[in-house]
Amino acid sequence: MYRKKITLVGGGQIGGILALLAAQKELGDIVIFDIPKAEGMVKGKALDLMQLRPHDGYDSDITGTSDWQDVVDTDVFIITAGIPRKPGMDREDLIEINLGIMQDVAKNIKKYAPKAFVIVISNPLDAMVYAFYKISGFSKNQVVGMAGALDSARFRSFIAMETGFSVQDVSCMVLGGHGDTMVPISRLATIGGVPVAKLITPERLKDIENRTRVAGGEIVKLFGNGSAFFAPAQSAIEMAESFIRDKKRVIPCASLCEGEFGINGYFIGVPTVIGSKGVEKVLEFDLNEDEKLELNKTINAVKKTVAETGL
Ligand code: A3D
Repeated sequence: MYRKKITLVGGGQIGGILALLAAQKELGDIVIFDIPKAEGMVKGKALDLMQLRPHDGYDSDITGTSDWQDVVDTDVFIITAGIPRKPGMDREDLIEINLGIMQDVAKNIKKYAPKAFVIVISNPLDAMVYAFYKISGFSKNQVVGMAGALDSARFRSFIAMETGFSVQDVSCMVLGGHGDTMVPISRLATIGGVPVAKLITPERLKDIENRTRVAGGEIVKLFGNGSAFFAPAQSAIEMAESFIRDKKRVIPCASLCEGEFGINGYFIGVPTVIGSKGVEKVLEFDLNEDEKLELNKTINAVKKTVAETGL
């Protein structure tokens, strides 16, 4: 049977966990790509994961490489190439280095696998996914950024931790850019269908929203070197799985907006349907006045970072 090919561009912290999760879900065969300096590291990770197969029982093949030829025929790329934050840094501080890396990556993906679906994780996310789109010339349904899936998972976790109820039954979304201006939509958050506003006081809900906005920074500070990788990896795997298995899941993702929510020409976190055609649809709904104001703030922040790419 034909197996999908998943290439992870960047085999660092997130890349390693992506490989493990993709293999455990048997999403396909996996290539971990990194720069020549890190070739031994990704070959070693691949071998280690191959040796985990007898325990987990998955049949995915996992290889490591720094040769772009090996990515030919890739169905899905997940890009984490770039540097992560250190304490005290904003995601925007990464732009100079990561933009240079994205230029290299986008040109090679365009050359070696021009039909692939591409999920970008590198930060600053909203600008990096925009840069990939511009440099590659890919269609808008081929390119998406992972951020809302993670930010919403964080929001869900904090709500579950606050109430003590199962995180499985918490449903909520975070829209906007992947920065401190992101917009948790508490008004529509529910636990088992019950509005969260009935279960958490407005003050505590505000605290949870604020913690969600800076949740990435909280972990960066604790680590002292590097940023979160377990939840970011799983968030991207859910997007990749929805594409590979044509699940048509509705996930907040940084998708190219062309009029939706009044946004034009930018990748911003919005509810997105992902299926075998990639980004299949952005689902719009009415925001209230406060949410509109907050979304405007986040759009302006994204525009500012995108302008810095000069693209
Ligand atoms: P890290 O462990 O440093 O891995 C990055 C890898 O990229 C390293 O192995 C590098 O060698 C590799 N790399 C560098 N240049 C290239 C290149 N040209 N081609 C291929 N590989 C290259 O970082 P990480 O895995 O912790 O984080 C990766 C990125 O994800 C960073 O930019 C983080 O800021 C970002 N991130 C985003 C989120 C979102 O929610 C959007 C969350 C967490 C981290």
